[in-house]
Amino acid sequence: MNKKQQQLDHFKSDDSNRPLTTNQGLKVSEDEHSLKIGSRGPTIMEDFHFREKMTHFDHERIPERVVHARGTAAHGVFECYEDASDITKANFLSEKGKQTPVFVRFSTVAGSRGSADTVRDVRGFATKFYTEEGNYDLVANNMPVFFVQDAIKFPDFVHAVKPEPHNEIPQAQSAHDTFWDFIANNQESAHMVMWHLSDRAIPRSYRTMEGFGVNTYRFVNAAGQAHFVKFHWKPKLGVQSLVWDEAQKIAGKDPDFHRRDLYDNIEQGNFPEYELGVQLIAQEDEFNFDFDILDPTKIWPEEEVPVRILGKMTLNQNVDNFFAETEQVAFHVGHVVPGIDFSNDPLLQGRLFSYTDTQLIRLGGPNFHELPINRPVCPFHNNQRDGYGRQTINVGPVSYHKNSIQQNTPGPVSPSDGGYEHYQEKVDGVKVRARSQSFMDHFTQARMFWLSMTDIEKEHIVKAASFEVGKVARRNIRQQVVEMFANIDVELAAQLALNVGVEPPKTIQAVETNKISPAVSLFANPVFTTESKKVAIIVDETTENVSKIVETLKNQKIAVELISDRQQIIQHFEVDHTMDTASPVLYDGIIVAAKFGDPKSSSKLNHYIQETYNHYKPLAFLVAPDLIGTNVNKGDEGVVQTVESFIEALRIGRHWNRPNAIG
Ligand code: HDE
Repeated sequence: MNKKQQQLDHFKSDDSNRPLTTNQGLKVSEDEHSLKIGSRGPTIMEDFHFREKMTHFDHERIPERVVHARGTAAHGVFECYEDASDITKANFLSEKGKQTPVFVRFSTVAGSRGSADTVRDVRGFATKFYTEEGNYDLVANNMPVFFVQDAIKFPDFVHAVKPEPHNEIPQAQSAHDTFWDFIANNQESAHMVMWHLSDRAIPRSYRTMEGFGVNTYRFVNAAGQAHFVKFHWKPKLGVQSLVWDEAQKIAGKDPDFHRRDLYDNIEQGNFPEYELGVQLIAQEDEFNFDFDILDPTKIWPEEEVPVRILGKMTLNQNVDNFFAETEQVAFHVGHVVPGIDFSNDPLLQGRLFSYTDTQLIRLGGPNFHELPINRPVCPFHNNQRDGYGRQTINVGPVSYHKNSIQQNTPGPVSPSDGGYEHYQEKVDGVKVRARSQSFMDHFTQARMFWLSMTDIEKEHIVKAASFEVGKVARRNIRQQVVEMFANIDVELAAQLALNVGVEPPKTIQAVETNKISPAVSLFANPVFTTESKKVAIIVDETTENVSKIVETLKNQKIAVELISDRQQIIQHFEVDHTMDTASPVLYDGIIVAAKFGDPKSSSKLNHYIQETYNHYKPLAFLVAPDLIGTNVNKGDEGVVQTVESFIEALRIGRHWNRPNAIG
């Protein structure tokens, strides 16, 4: 058990087989009836038990996060691959095999706490490393750039993407007027919008997403040498995504799709793994790029600045209590350890204020660091005192520095003994409200992203843009957005104009660049695997060899569920779902091993087949169903007749070459 788990154990309470008491420890003899005058009479004030129970309940809610409200989290461990002391003095990166406990929270950005998981959105990927030198938080997203360049614009951006204030519609969507109005009028968003319209915005699971620190940080080694650094998480399972029609349907069929996937896989021992990588730019190379390395709307193309892998994180334990851990965890980009420092990236500078500030309202005061999930595993001492919910009982008369009563303790520690020292950057300038000219090119990398996409990804972006902008009621906004896209690609803009019913763009020349970065494409870098993919076998009384099929799939680490027309036992297997309680959109592939005699069941089966086909997923027919009323073409890619060929098709994932599919 690691240090964090040992610490958390002290706070855990198992209430089973315990007598019921009040919060004051008084045993309670009756918990279903309030104290009344006569069994039909009024309740009386004297009922302290009722009042305590009801008051606690009335105060159970805290404000949800203003962004990233919807999320889920897990514990794990980070293991360092190699001594990275040439680039950073961070102790948790100093030794091969060194292990550090971590807690990770994944999230969507725009929706409320109860919104669906599979909406089109950026995903948060925040990691707390409980290091021996204090907590280090890497607060990342699954896309490497951001919508705005200066933190002062963040409230405007968030107001625009959130539900519109007059009617609080739409929930967890960017497909509405205020979002696209913001984009058209704040064109620094152009690059991020391309990522937002791409398949990255509809991940298959939290286990199959990259993470990016977005902002430019600094690594400093023991000799005081610094590098600019960008952080990356690379999932071992590769990056996998949904298709849009499927994502929308999952939002209804299982709004907890991503939360459930993470929880179930960790319970089953399929621990998600991600490698931590860094891109490094030496201090002296700061100005050697055709973009400003402090601009958070720019990537450092991996082909130009390679990613150096430093270690691996494994998520291996679910939380015991969602509120205590997932809801109360408080991340902050300013939680750093010696060896990790900041740059002047204007988005990062503003974030350094916002994260603590937001915890004060959300967690009700300045003592949130004492909550079990937020406590460092190393000792912490200072002269801060009091405040709401203070738990530490600091003893003695001294709560100030400097002092003689306590030999000037707790006292500062020199950098050579681990005291944090800010990188001594020389800064010289005029106090201005302005943005550097070097931040003004909003389209070159947006076009680079577009040019780096495969044809299928391009098709998805056009479809996504047509959907999103098509939902914008105001024609002038649709027109403005089309004009903006023309700077990225004229054909893309013209196609969009046609689809959303506005004039073709006036701009006839996009920004000039032929640069590409193949690393940003998902489909150019596929990872072929069957690992922990989820498959449904549709069975009935006539299905042969159920156990053999199940075993063959499980041998390939595939998760299997049996589905039938009703809850029943088929060859000793209890089916997991009926065709009504499950849905084809919840699986990575379907094996059809039943025919069903009655027309209702066969038409449900055809719905399963049709949807799986339309979403380009593997489909095996072990029996020959009647496909009347479907557009399924049995000769198409990924439509197979044996379990073995199904496994191969599943390894590939989506089969895009299906001319009839309409997903
Ligand atoms: Fe955040 N962000 N953010 N953000 N962010 C919050 O902090 C903020 C940005 C990110 O699971 C808030 O505790 C500003 C970029 C994640 O608890 C808040 C700016 C990136 C999470 C806040 C940004 C992120 C947050 C809301 C622009 C990717 C969820 C609740 C200047 C690198 C953490 C909270 C969790 C949460 C402010 C931009 C990632 C309000 C001002 C860029 C993953 O403090």
